[in-house]
Amino acid sequence: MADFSYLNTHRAEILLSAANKSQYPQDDLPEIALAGRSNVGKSSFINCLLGRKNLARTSSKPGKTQLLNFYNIDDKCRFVDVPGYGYAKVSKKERARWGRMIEEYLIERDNLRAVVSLVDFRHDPSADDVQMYEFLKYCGIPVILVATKADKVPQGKWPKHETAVKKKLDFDETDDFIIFSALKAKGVEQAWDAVLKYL
Ligand SMILES: Nc1nc2c(ncn2[C@@H]2O[C@H](COP(=O)(O)OP(=O)(O)OP(=O)(O)O)[C@@H](O)[C@H]2O)c(=O)[nH]1
Ligand SMILES: [Mg+2]
Repeated sequence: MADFSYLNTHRAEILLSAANKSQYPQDDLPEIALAGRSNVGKSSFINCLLGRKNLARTSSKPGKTQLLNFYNIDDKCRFVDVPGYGYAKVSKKERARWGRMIEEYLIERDNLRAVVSLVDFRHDPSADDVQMYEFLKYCGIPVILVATKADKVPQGKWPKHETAVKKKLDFDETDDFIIFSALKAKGVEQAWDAVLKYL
C-alpha cells in the first residue's frame, strides 16, 4: 500500500491515452476519473491540482479530448481524464463509440476509486449532467461533485447556486460538494482532501 501522506504531486506526467481496456495500464494503482461536459474544465482541474500550466491539454474549443488520458502521479496513483460529453457537433456514431468507451471504463475498471464529476457552477446542471450523476450513483461509484468556474459567480450568490445544483442532481449529501475555480485556484485543498480520502 502506497503512503499517500508523501504524495509528490509535482512528479506527474501523461502516461498513455487509451480507447479501450486492452490499452489501460496493467497494474493495481488507484485511479480517480474526471467526468463532465465538454469544456466544463476537467483538464484545467487536473492542471490546477498538480500545479501545472498545461500538463493536461486545455482548449477553448470543446471536444478536444477524445481518448481516456491516464496521468501518473508520483508512481502511486493516477488521474484519468475522460472525454467530455454534451458536445453538439458530434455524429451519432461518435457519440455511441464515446458511450461504450466510458461505460467500459466506469463499469469494468477495478482500479477506479472515485469519479470527480464536474458541473458548471453558473448554470443548472444539464440533462447530460443529471444522467451522468445518476449513472455513477447507480453503479455505486463514489462521487466528488466539483462545481467549477466559481470565479464567474459573485460570492453572494454561491448558496443559491449550490442549492440549485444539488436540487437538480438530487444530490446525495454523503458525496463531497466542492466549489472550485481553476482560474483562482480556489477549492484545491478541499479537492485534494476529497481525492486522498479515496486513495
Ligand atoms: N473562468 C474560468 N475558466 C475556466 C475554469 N476552468 C476552465 N476554464 C476555461 O474553460 C475552457 C475549457 O477548459 P478545459 O479544462 O479545456 O475543459 P475540458 O472539460 O477539459 O474540455 P474537453 O477536454 O473539451 O472535454 C478553457 O478555456 C479554460 O481556460 C475556471 O475555473 N474558471
Ligand atoms: Mg479536456
